[in-house]
Amino acid sequence: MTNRLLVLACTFAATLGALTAADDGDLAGPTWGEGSTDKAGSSPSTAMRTKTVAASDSSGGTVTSISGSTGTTSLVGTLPDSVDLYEIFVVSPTQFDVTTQGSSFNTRLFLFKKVVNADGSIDAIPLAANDNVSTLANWSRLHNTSSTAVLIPGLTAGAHYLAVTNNGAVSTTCPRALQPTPQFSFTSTTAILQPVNSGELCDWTGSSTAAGAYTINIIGGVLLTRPATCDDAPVLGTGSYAYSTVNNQAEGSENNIGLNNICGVPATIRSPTWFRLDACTGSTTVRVQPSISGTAAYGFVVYTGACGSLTPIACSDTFGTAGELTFASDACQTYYVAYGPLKPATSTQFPVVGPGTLIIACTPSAPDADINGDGIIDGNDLALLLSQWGS
Ligand SMILES: [Ca+2]
Ligand SMILES: [Ca+2]
Ligand SMILES: [Ca+2]
Repeated sequence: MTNRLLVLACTFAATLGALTAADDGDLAGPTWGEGSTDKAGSSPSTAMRTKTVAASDSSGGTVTSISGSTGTTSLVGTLPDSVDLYEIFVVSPTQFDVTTQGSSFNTRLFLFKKVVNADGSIDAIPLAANDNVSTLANWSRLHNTSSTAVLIPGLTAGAHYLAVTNNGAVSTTCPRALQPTPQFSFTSTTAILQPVNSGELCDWTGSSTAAGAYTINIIGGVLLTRPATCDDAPVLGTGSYAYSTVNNQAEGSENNIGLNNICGVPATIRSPTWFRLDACTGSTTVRVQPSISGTAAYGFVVYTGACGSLTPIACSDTFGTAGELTFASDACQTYYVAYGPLKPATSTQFPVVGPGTLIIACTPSAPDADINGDGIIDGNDLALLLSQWGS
C-alpha cells in the first residue's frame, strides 16, 4: 500500500505540475534561464551548459540572453552562490560581445577557455574579465569587436566558460592554498583585463555580498550547441521544437546507435541528439518530422533509466517519412530519447540530413481513484488520499 500511495502522490504531483519543470522555453533558446534553483556552479564541472535540440554544432541555435540569480543556495568559499558559470559556444570570436546591462547588482564578467586534457579532465583557462563598462555604469561588458585591436587575445571558436559575479569576486588559480593567487588584477575598473596568472581556474575569492537577479545579454558571437550525449540531455515537455541535423554528417561515429541489437533493424542512428522527457502518466507520442519529406529518414530510441545504465523500451525506424512512436508513460519514470538520421546497413550513402520539427504530445490517463486497491472506490480511499495530502 505504501508503494501505491507513493505512485499516487507522484501522479498527483505531476498533475499539479509540482515535479521538475521542463527545460523547454526557458532552456531551449533563444533565451536561456538558470531556473529557480542555483543550477550554475562555480567550476568547469558544475557549470551550466547552454544547449538546444534546435542546434547543430556549427550552425547552432540562437541565444540572445542568459538570466539567473546569485546569492541564495550554494556555498562558494565564504559567499553563498556568488558565482554562476555557464558553458557557452563561441562561434565567431570577432563578433563576441556580452554584457550584464539590466542586472540588479554591480556585476563582473569573466571569460575562460574550456580545455579538455588528454586524461579527460577539464580546465578553465582565464582569458578576460571586466568590472564596469564605463565610469558611468557598473554593469560589465566583454567583447572582441574592435576593428583596430584584439581585446581578448587567445579567443577562438569553441567551448568557453562565462562567469557572472559581484564586483568583489575574482577567480583564483590552482593549487588551492591558504593564500590563493588571483587570476586578474582589477587595477582598472573599466578595462577589459587580461589575466595576470594563466593557470587553470580552481576557486574564487572576494568579500562583496552584492547579489541578485542578472541578465547576460548575448550581443553576438555565441550560439547554443546540440546535446550529443545522454548526460547533456535537456528536459523537454509537451510541445513542438525546431531541430537541425545538418552538421551530423561531419561528426565522428563514436556516438552512433546501432539498432540491430536493440530492435532487430539493420540500421544505425548517426550522431544522435538527446533529450529527456518531462513525461506525463498516460500515453506519450514522440514524432520526428523532417522538413524534407520523402527523402530524409529518422530513427529514435526511447530509454528508461539513468545515463550509463539505460534500458531501451521502444524504437522508431521508419524510412522515408517522419519517425513516430506512441508508448505508455509514467510521470514517475525517467525517459531519454536519442534521435538522428538513419543509415541502413545496406547503404553506403550517408542519410539525408536537415531541419525539421520535433513534436512531443501526451494524453494523460485518468487517475486511479481506488487508492487502497480493494476494488471499491469509497470513503476509505478519500481518507487515505487526504492523509497523504501535502505530505
Ligand atoms: Ca545561481
Ligand atoms: Ca552559482
Ligand atoms: Ca561592475
